[in-house]
Amino acid sequence: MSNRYIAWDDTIVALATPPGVGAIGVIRLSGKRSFEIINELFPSKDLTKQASHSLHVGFIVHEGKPLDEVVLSLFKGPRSYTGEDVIEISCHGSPFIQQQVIDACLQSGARLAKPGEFTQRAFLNGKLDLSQAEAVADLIASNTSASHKTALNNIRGKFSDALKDLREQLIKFSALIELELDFSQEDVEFVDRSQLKKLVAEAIQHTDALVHSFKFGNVIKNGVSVAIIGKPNAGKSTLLNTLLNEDRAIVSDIPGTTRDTIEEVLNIDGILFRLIDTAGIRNHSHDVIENFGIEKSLQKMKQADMVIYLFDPTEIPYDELQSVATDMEQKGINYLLVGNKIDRSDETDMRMKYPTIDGLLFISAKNGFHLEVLKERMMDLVLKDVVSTENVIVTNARHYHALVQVNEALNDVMEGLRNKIPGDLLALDIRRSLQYLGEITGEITNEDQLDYIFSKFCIGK
Ligand SMILES: Nc1nc2c(ncn2[C@@H]2O[C@H](COP(=O)(O)OP(=O)(O)OP(=O)(O)O)[C@@H](O)[C@H]2O)c(=O)[nH]1
Ligand SMILES: [Mg+2]
Repeated sequence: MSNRYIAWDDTIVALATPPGVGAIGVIRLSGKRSFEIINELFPSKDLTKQASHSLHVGFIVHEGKPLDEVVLSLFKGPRSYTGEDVIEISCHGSPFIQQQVIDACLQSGARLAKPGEFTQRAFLNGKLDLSQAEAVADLIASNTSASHKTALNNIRGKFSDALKDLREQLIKFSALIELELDFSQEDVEFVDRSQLKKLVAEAIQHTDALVHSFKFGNVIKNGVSVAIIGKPNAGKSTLLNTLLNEDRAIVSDIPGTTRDTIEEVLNIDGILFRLIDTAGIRNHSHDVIENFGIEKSLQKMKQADMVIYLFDPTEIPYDELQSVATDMEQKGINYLLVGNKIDRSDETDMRMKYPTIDGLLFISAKNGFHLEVLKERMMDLVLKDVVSTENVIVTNARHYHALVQVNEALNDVMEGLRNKIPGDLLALDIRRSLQYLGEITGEITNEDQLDYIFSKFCIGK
C-alpha cells in the first residue's frame, strides 16, 4: 500500500444509497474541503475540532433554513474509504430532503461526483487495487449469495493475493534470467534450466486454474440457462411449474399446449438457473404457429448452457432415446436425460428398457418425486469442469482476458525453454506476461482504461 495520499482539489458529493424513499439516505463527501463545507452547514459544532471516526447529531441549515436533522460520520484522511477527508451525512430518507442537502453542499463549493469517482480516488490512493475496486462494482450488482461471496472475497483481496503469488513466481524467474544475461560474456550457463522449467510450469498451472475459474465465475454472475426440451405432453411445463413452485405455464393434456418459450429464474444454492420452457418438438405438425414454436425450441436448445431432455418412458423406445443422446453429444450440448411420469410406471422396468444409456434420471414432475435429485444433477453439471483454486474465482471479463494473455506469454516461455532459445528472448516473453498481470491489478494501466473502468460504476460509489 502506498504512503503517499493525494487530496484532490475538487470536493465531490453524491447520494451513496439508492435513490428513492427509504428509512435513511446517506450522502457522501470526499476531498480537501469536506470538513469546511459541512462546517458551514452544521451550526451545532465546530467540526474541524472533532476527532476522526466520530458521530455527530445536529441540523443541516442552509441560508437560515433547517433542512434536516442528520447524523454525521467523520473520517479524516488517510483513514477513510478514499484516503481523503470524508464525511457521510445520514439524513432522512426522502428524495426531496436528500436533494436539498446535496444542493446545499454544491452551493457551498462541492461538485457532483462522477460515476465510480469515490472508488477511483480510493484506487489512486492505493486503498484498493484495481481488481478490488472492480469487485466493489460486482458486489453492488450481485443478486445471489454465491455472487455476493465471490465479490466479497475479491474485495478482501483473495484474488489479488493469488495474483501476487503468481507475480512473485514470474519475477523470480525473470531475475534468474537477467542474472544469466549479466554473465553472458563469460559463456557459462549456470542457471539451471530445469529449475526455470519447473517455475514456469507452476505459473502456467496457476493461470490455467484462474482462467478456468472464469467459466464458473460467469455462471455465478450471470446464471445458467437451462432449456427444457422434449416431445409434446412430456410434462415440460409441469416441471417448470413444480420447480418454481407456482403455476407459471399452462399445463394440459392436449399435445402442443406451449407455443412460445417461457423463461423464469430459479435459485439453487445461490446459483441462478434461468429455466426455459419450450414448445414440444414433434416431427410433423400442420400448425404454422406450433411449427414456429418448435423452431424456436431447437434454437433455445443450441443456445442454452444446459438442456433437460424430458421424456415419457412409456412412449419413447430405446433406439429413439439413444439417438437423442448421441445427437446432443455430437452437438457438444450439456444435457440431462430425464424420464417423467414415473408415478405411473415402475422405475426398475423403465431402467431395463434403456440398458446402455448412462445417467438416466426418473422423476414425477407432477408430484415432485426426485426433484431434489434433479436439482443436484443440474448443480453437478455446472460444477463439472470447474477447477477450484482455493475459492479464488475470476468473475470479471477484463481480468479473464488479461489472464489469457499471461497464460499465452508463459506458454511461449515454456516453448522457448524447450527449444533452448537465448535468455534475452526468454526475458522478453516473461516481461510480456508481467505486463498483462500488471494490467489486472492496475500497476500498469493507462488513464483511458481507468476512466472506462470507473465509468461503469454508479454515481456515489
Ligand atoms: N401422471 C403424471 N402426469 C403428468 C406428470 N407431469 C405432467 N403430467 C401430465 O401430462 C400432461 C402434459 O403436461 P404438460 O406439462 O402440459 O406437458 P408439456 O411437455 O408442457 O406439453 P406441450 O406444452 O404440449 O409440449 C398434463 O396432463 C400433465 O398433468 C407426471 O409427473 N405424472
Ligand atoms: Mg408445455
